[in-house]
Amino acid sequence: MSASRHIPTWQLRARFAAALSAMYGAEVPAYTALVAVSAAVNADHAAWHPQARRLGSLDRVTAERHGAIRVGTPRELREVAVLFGAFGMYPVGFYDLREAAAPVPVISTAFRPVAPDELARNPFRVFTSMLATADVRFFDRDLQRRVQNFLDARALFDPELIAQARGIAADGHCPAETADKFVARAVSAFALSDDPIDKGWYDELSAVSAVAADIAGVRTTHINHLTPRVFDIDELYRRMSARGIEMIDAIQGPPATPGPAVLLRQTSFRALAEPRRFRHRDGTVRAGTLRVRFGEVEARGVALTPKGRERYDAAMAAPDPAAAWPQHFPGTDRELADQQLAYYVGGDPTKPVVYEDFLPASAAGIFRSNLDAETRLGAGSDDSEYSSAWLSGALHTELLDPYALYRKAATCP
Ligand code: OOG
Ligand code: NI
Repeated sequence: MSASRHIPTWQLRARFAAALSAMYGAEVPAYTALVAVSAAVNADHAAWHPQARRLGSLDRVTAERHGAIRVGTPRELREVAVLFGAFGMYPVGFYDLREAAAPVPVISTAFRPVAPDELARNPFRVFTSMLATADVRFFDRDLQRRVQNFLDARALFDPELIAQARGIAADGHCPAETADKFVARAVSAFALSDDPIDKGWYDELSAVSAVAADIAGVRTTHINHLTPRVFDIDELYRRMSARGIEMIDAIQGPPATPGPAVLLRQTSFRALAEPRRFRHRDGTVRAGTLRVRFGEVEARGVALTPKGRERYDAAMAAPDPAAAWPQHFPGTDRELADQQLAYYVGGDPTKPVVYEDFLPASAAGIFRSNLDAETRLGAGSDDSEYSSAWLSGALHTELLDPYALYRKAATCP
C-alpha cells in the first residue's frame, strides 16, 4: 500500500554501515570486543570532557565507522563507485601507497558523504584500494598479463545490484519495499567467501605482496576491516591492552599533545588467523588459514589547511615528533584558527571542521603492520601513469578534493 514511501540515501548508508558491522562482528569476534570497549571509552570521555563533543556528538562518534576494501581493476573500482553512490558516498582524495617508506602496490581513494549535514546524519566512509597491476616494479609483464586475465574473468558484483544502485543514486532514494533487500545484497558482496583458493596462484602472488594475493588471489572481495571511532585513543589503547588484546602498533599519525586534536590518529591489532579452504596442485581441497583481516580504531581531530598540513609534515619528519610538536603548532583552537592552520566554521574556534579523510603514511603503516613480509620493489621503472587524474578517469567521475570540501564546510555553517 505504502508504495510511495521512500528511503533516502543517507538512511540506506546508515543501514549499510550497521549491517556490515553486524556481519563483520560475526566473522571477527575481536571486532565486537573493540566496539564494546570503544563505546565505553566514548561514554566515559564525554561524561568528563563535555567539550569533546565539539568534534562530534556522542551518538555520531559511537556509531561512526570506516571500512576498507581492495579491488583489482578500474572496472571493479567503477562498480564500487556506482554501488557506493547509492549510499551517498563519493570518492574523495588520492592516496598513492606505492610511495610509502614500505611500499604497497595499490592506489586508493575514500568513498564518503561530503556535505556537512550528510556527514552529521551518518559519516560512513570506505577506504578503497585498487591493485597497481600496471606498475612493473611489482609485477613483471608476464605476471601482469596473468593477473589481468584472472581479474577480467571474475565478477565481484551482480550486474543487477549495480543497475539497481545506479537507479537509486539517480533518484536519491529507494522504494521502502526494496531497501532491505538492496542493503543485504550490497553487504553480502563484501562477505568472506569460503570458495576454495588456488594455493599455487595465491602463493605466487604472496611472493610479490600479501596485498596482491589478498586482492587478485581470490575470486571475491571482502571487507578488510571496520574501524570504530573514539574520542580518546590513548585510553582505548590502554583498555584493550589491559584486556590482553595485543595492539601491535604504536599509534599512527599525530602524537598525543595537550593542545587540540588534529587530523587522525589510528592504531590496530592483528586479527586471528581465519579458516579458509585451499585447492592444492593435486586437486585436493584442504583446510588452511589466512591472516589478512584486522581490527583498527581511530580518533579524529580538526582538519588542517594546506599550511597546517605542511607544519604537520614537518613535525612528523622530526626525530621525535612529540617533542617537536610545539615548535610547529600552537596550543589552542583560537591560535589554530587565527593563524589559518586549521578549518573552523566561520573562523569560530569553538566550531572545528572535523577531518573526514585518511593519512597516506598511516594507511601504509596500517597495511604494513598487518603483513608478515615487506614488499620489495623490483627493477624497472614505473610507466603506469597512475595519478589522481588517472584515477578520476578510471572512475568516470570526479575525484573530489578534500581541501575544497573543508573550505566549503568552513564557510557555510
Ligand atoms: C587499508 C589500509 C588503510 C586506514 O585506515 O588508513 C586504512 C587496507 O588495509 O585495505 O584503512
Ligand atoms: Ni582503516
